[in-house]
Amino acid sequence: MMVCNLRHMTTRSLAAAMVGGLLAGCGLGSTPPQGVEVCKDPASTCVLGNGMSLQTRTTPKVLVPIDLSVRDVSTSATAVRVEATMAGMSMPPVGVDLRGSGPSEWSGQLILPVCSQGRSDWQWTLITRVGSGEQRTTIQVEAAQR
Ligand SMILES: [Cu+2]
Repeated sequence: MMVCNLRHMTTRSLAAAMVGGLLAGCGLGSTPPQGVEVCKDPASTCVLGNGMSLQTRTTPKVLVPIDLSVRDVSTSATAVRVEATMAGMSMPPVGVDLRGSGPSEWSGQLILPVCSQGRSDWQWTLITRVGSGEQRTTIQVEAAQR
């Protein structure tokens, strides 16, 4: 999957690769939109840009309960919720209100349904309520099919 490593390509070779269809294998669905962070291996913790970290107890898989924890959450947070969606697809809403499980740590369990298009590029949005406002952080997390 060398062509997926865009960092080492010049603009010109990148454009040529796109015209030549070389990037097709990268799959548009796996390229997150701007502002979406990618967490490749949540089972070994992803530190997010805002300083919070996300960890799942096991590698995410559809239909299998996913125990997840968000750490280094602001101590002024009064509620933390995780909602899972897929870009460009309307799917049944999936979400869980996390419970405080330690200092600055919130945990809960999420069960992802099977995607009818066979996609695995879920987007998890962490919604942290602080006072009357809320902060949203969207992370792309792959979930293996059965
Ligand atoms: Cu889907």
